[in-house]
Parts: sequence; structure tokens; C-alpha cells
Amino acid sequence: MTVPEPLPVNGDAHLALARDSLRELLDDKRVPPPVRAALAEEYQQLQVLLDKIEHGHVHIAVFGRVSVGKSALLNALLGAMRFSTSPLHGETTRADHARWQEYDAGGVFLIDTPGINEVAGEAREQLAHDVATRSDLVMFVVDGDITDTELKALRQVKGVAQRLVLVLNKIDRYTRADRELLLQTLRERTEGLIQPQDIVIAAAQPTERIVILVDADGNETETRRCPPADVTALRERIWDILKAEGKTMAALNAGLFAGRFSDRLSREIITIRHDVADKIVRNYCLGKGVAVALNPIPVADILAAVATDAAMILHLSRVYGLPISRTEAGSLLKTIFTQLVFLMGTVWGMNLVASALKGISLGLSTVVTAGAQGAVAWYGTYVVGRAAEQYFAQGKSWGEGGPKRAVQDILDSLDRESLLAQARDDILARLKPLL
Ligand SMILES: Nc1nc2c(ncn2[C@@H]2O[C@H](COP(=O)(O)OP(=O)(O)O)[C@@H](O)[C@H]2O)c(=O)[nH]1
Ligand SMILES: [Mg+2]
Repeated sequence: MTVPEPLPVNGDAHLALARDSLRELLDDKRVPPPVRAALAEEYQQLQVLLDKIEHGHVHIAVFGRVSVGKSALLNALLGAMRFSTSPLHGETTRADHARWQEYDAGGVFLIDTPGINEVAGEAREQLAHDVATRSDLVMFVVDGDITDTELKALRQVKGVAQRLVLVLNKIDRYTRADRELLLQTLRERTEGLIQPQDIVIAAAQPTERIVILVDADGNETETRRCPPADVTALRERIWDILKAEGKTMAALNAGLFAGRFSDRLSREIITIRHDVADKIVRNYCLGKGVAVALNPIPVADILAAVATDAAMILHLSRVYGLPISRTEAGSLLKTIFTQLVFLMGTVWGMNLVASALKGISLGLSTVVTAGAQGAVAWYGTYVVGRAAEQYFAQGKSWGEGGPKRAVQDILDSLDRESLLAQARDDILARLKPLL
């Protein structure tokens, strides 16, 4: 009896797995160059994530509306004025980062970002996505009750970020009672999104206060004082999270990105392969259509002119990265052709020619007849191409219903009339200069 291997539970194992899957994605030689080019940005993000994991770095980002005190909060955590803060809008225009503390073998980095209301709708979603992708933990900052826009942005970040903490900043502006009330509202409004223990209060950069000092003689003097920043609760919460989940967080974050990336990759590969395959099929269709039009042969033989179709199948097999031999291509063609004949019977060819001729009632010249025969050849090759492509796209398989079902589905899905019209136009356009 074999005992199932236990799942790796510690952060190191998670990290190693994540690192391997990122590397594998980056090094995958089977990805066609056009796909790499189309996904250049994602590949770059992948590389950044891999570097980050390899160096044991943890990224923590702030996110929130303009002027809620994101930059001030980072400065308070760092204990230095590293990021510029301003009562004016738009002080932080791009993401910037600073090393905060050592953590395990690597370090923790703090990332400042622009405010979410500085960018509109779609760009905001993109910003939320980018920030959440590169960060292991996101501090979502508010300075009062959470607005609908903030709640929406919070959901967007939550969909991508591994870990989220909600910070109620500027608490120096509220009385103790108001603070409690605000916290209660925040907990209710973010229920299901954020755990109550992950909602913390902070005063990153409290405003000056007028303080009345009374000396020994009872004289009162007024002075202005800046209370010290208070980010103790936030710092403690972050460190608790880091200690408990730091490595797992980084690993899951990378793992999630890798997962999303490979989904995207396979979709992109499918699209690009299909586009290339379509061009190839149409080229062979035209080649065969023109050849038949120039050299008309009996209808029954048209579909049997197999040489070009076999070459097309070979070509397609290479596009799908599943190269086959000439013999294999021949027998695949035979399979498809058998289905076609079986499904359509011999009448098929005659019907097709009639269809191809439709709309041309006067002056049936030989050119037009030839064009019609060519169109039938074009159409036949097209169906063969589509069927072969599907076979390769499914990893050299006809699927559950076998070749008959597959070919039938393709025939059902094609608009025969318009394809024949296209074919005839293509062929006649090609033939014109020769006549
Ligand atoms: N009263 C008060 N003001 C703060 C606090 N934190 C930041 N501010 C002020 O809020 C304004 C915006 O801060 P900033 O960090 O630039 O906001 P950001 O746009 O979110 O990065 C600045 O004038 C800060 O002095 C705080 O805890 N209390
Ligand atoms: Mg800022």
C-alpha cells in the first residue's frame, strides 16, 4: 500500500514550489515567440516576482484615496521622512519603495502608491491589480468612514492580494467615542472582506495642537505642539502577520500570479495558433481552388485530389507543436475524408457545384464554371483543414464523439453559402490576371 505524500506545510516548501512554477513558466520553450511578445509585460512581472522570492523579499504596499495619509503612514513606520507627504492632491504620482526591516533571510519593503481617485475607472482597476500583484500584503488606508468608491477598490484589491489590512488613519481628529463608532461602522461595512482583527487605527502625522501650560505660579501659556505619530497597533499587526504567514503569503502570492498567468498564456496560445492555422488553411484552399479551376476535373475527383490537403495537415501539425509523419498525415486525411463522404454522400459534390453557381444565371462561361468547381475544391479543403486543426487543438484527439461527430459539428457550424461565395470571389480574383 502506498501512503500518500503529506502536503508540504511550511513556508519554505511553499516558496520552493512557487519558485519552481515561476521558473518553469519563464523558461517554457514551447511558448511561441508571438505569444511571448504579446505577454511581454506579464513576463516582466513574472521575472520580478521570481527575483523577489529568490531574495526572500516581502512587499507591503499602501493603497487608498488621495490624502488619507498613505505616504505619512509609511514614513511613520520607517521612522524617517522617506516619502513626500502633502496636504495637496497628487503628491505621489508613481509607485516608489523603501527597505523597511530585515525579515528572515531577506527584507521587508514598503511601497507607496498614487491615490485611487487620481486615476479613473479602468485605470484604477489596473492600478489596484498591479499593486496587489506585486505586494504580499496591502494596507488599505482610510481616514473616516469608507466611501462606496473605496469599498469598490477594496474589493478589487481583495480579489488579487494575498493579505489585506484596513487602516483607519488620522485618529487624532476624532474623540475616543467617535473612534469606536467609526471602527464599528468599518467592521460592519467590510464584513466578509476583512477580519475585525485586521482593522487597525493609526495617527501617522497628527496635526499641531494648542497646549496650555500652567507653571508653578499658576500662569497659563499657550504653545503649539505636534503630538508624536502613533502606528504601534499597525506595526504590531503587520509583524504578527509576517511572523505567522510571511513566507506562505509570498508563496501564495507568487503561486496565484503563476496560476493566472498560465491561464492567460494558454488562452493567448490558443488564439494565436488558431489565427496562424486559419491563414494556413485559407492559403491551401486558395492554392487548391485555383489549381482545380485552371484544370477542371470531374466533380467526384475534386475532393480526392489529396496531395495539397496532406501537405496542409503536416503544416498544421507543426503549428500545434505536434508534428506528425507524412504517413500519419495521409491516414488522418483519409479518416476525415471518409467522414465527409459518409456524411454527405456522392450527391454532395453536385449540390455544392450547384450552390457555387448560384446567383450567376446569365452567360455561364467556362471561366465561371471553372470558378465554381474551384470553389468546391476550396470548400472541401477548408473543411478538411478545420477538422485537422480541431484534432490537433485537442492534443491529437477527436474527442468523445469520434471523427464522425467532429466533422459533423464542423459542417454544421460553417455557413456553406457564404464560404462558397468567398471562395469563388477569391479564385476569380486570382484568375483574372491570367485570363
Ligand atoms: N491629522 C492628521 N493628518 C494627517 C495624518 N496623516 C497624514 N496627515 C496629513 O494628511 C495629508 C496627506 O498626507 P499624505 O501622506 O501625503 O497622503 P497620501 O496622499 O495618502 O499619501 C498631509 O497633510 C498629512 O500631514 C494623521 O494621522 N493625522
Ligand atoms: Mg502620497
